Amino acid sequence: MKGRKEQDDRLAALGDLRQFLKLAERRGEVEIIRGADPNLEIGALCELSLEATYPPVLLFEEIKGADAKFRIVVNVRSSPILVGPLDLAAVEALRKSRKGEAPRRPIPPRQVDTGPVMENVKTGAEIDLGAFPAPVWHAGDGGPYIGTECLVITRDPEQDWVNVGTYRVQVQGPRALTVFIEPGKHGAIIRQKYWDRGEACPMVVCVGQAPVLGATARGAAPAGVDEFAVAGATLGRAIDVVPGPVTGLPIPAEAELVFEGHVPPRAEESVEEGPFGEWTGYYGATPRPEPVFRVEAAYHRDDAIIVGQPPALPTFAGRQTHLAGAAAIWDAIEAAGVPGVKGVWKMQGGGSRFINVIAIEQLFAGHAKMAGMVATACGPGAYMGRMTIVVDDDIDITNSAEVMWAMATRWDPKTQTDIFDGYWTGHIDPTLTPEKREAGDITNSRMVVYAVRPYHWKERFPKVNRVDRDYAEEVRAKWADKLSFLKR
Ligand SMILES: Cc1cc2nc3c(=O)[nH]c(=O)nc-3n(C[C@H](O)[C@H](O)[C@H](O)COP(=O)(O)O)c2cc1C
Ligand SMILES: [Mn+2]
Repeated sequence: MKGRKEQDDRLAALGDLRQFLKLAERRGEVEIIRGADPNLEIGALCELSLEATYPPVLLFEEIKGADAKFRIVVNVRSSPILVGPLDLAAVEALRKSRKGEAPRRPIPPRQVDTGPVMENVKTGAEIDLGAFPAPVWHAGDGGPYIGTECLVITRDPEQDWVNVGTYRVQVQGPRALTVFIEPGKHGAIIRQKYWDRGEACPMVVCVGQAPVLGATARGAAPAGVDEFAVAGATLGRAIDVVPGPVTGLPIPAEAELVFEGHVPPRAEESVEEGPFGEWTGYYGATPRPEPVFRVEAAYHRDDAIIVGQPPALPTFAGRQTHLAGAAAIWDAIEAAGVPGVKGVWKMQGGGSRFINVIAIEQLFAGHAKMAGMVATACGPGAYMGRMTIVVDDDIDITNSAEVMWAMATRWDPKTQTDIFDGYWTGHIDPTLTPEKREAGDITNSRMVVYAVRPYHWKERFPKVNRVDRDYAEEVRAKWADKLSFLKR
């Protein structure tokens, strides 16, 4: 019964930021911080919190210089309420949960007339974006960013579907924001369709929302799939949305703080965006002109809580490996017909994108190459990759040292490597040369490392020098009472 209650509490928290905070507080996982300065101090506290694998939820109250009714919360998405153990079983569980069985089918959002988000409505000249606390998260940032873990909502004007993506949002003036969308992301493709018709792109930006929405908006749902419906499937119920008075776009009824308006074509109006400290650990996207999101209406709850998640070096423990990203690649390579896949992992240090590790049970000559190429180019793997490492299935791919050992001992660089050019990357890729940036050639090269025993002589490959694992457990069991180093 306890399991059932826990499950219900978890779903309630996923679906509602206020419930999430209550549950996290009951579990002792919230730190309340009063009086912090949004200029750098909040960002520094966030970075310090990342020293823990499961960083505490930080709730900033009475933010210096801001109206005390507004708060900022960070580390929602890395909370143990959302993420369990960071292991391969969790990746498999995510894959199963997305297999599309009856209760998991996408559940489209439900339209309602109004909701708490409409407690305060401001339009036109009444809007002052400076009234909301927006941190300058890192010392080199070009200004305050109000949207980090946010929802950017657009509707495809041709195919009539709604997209929800997380793209960073900088405050540029009392009624002006910039939304930085990398080329190829759904939001960028949709926006371009309006511009091609000579129209401004209708847009909604939500900067405080249920944890499930933040988690889904950064996920790899394919084009044509409404992320609200994917989030609905996770919750097992429809997300309530209010049609935006300006654009008709769906606004989560329970949202905390929302901006609505239009983005005129890039050529009509642009301002400098960035720089912004990114998840790669660099300021990669040098400041460049970005289109302006003209805010025509702002909606917020009486005591709105902004959800933030400033990027930080991917080497911090709290920058957890991207389980959902690994699950999406595993699904994609199996769907493409790659057999014998035993695991997919994102190597820490490479953040959520750069280094993919694939474990296979080699079934035929050429199999490792098939797995490596598909993983490198498939939908969820293509953007901003650097390296795909294919290993045999006796390697624990969640352990970086084992992956390095496989490379050190089974990989002949000259004969077991492929290098390709011209892959999809983003402006934030630190290796993009100034010349490529100027030419708009936002691509990079990829390496596929086959750190496997070569198939055609794998039976003659030197045997591994390690105690058989079953025998090791037998010996442990026999001696555990007498030898303290054997205790677990
Ligand atoms: C906290 C956070 C911030 C992000 N910021 C950006 C960003 O500024 N620009 C961008 O293109 N992608 C950003 N992403 C990645 C996108 O959210 C991700 O690629 C997502 O799949 C995009 O949605 P789409 O597939 O519907 O385009 C961010 C992700 C997270 C988790
Ligand atoms: Mn999408």
